[in-house]
Amino acid sequence: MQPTTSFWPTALSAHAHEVDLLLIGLVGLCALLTLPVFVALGWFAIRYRRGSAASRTPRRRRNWKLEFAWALIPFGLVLVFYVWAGEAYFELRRPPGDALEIAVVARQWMWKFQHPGGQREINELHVPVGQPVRLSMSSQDVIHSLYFPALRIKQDVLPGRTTFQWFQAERAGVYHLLCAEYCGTAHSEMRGEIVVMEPAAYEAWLARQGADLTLAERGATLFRSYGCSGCHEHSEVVRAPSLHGIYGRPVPLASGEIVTADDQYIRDSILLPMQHVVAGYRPVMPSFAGRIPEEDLVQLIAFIKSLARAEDHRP
Ligand code: HEC
Ligand SMILES: [Cu+2]
Repeated sequence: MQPTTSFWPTALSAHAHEVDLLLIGLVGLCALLTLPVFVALGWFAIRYRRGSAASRTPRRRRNWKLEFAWALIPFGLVLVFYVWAGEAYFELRRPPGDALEIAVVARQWMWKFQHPGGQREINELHVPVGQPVRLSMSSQDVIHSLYFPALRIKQDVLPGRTTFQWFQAERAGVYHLLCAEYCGTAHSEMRGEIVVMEPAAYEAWLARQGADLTLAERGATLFRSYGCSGCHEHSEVVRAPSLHGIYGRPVPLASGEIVTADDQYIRDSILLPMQHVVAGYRPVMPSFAGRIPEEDLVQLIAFIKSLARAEDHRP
């Protein structure tokens, strides 16, 4: 593993290289733009020092061309960085569709990761080389921030909300992961390692973990034990919407709004059912806020999402 104190951390992804280039470019540009100012400052200080013979009569005519040039050329140069950085930022918000999705739950003071196959780990994240990985993250208590210096990515992890980040590591190795948001006494210990492995080694690692149930399968069990299925699966007493195929679909609400059933919507539907009531149904679903631990919630959401997928694959 690379020591934390090395001058320039390894860049592990195309994005990381781009961030480095941006940083170096921006520092270079700032130097280029401020250097003439300091040179002129020094030169004027010497030339017009008290008692020097230099002429102090102001010049009558202004040099418009020069003034426009020194305003517009730096402006144009800075705009290049605006567009470049903006593009890199948008790229960061758009994970590729085939990304491997890993659920992250933060709590004081540890990072928990769950792979789609149900493999779980704490303060260690194993991922394959050359494959896009999307992290869907939430916090069980306070605000944390998951930071991967070698990938140059960092994203806040919030209670009651799902945030995402994605990356594609290009080189195998072991690198740091850290919490970058002060979150209490042991914040500085809320750190771990990301282990980037060759795809075959990753598969072997997954197999060694011997998870008996996938994330969605665990969610299916919880769906029964929390009593969701009592209403949502062929109930005679309560009329509740079927959750099959809802993920990613538009949902008409009683308020007349139409929202997309994304991760956040499903989470809110469970914790704050009164916030979005589905059109045509009575708001009888109880709130599960404070009754479902964050990890169970992640599994329930994975289960509901898997219902969507099963539907999609039907011919
Ligand atoms: C008492 C019956 C009942 C129980 C128990 C219940 N629900 Fe619901 N649920 C409903 C009803 C009725 C609606 C539609 C009205 C609304 O949106 O509040 C709904 C809506 C939803 C929606 C939004 C559906 C859509 O089509 O957009 C989701 C997701 C959901 N429930 C998940 C769950 C989960 C997960 C559980 C278990 C933790 C659960 N529900 C437990 C009755 C129930
Ligand atoms: Cu933290």
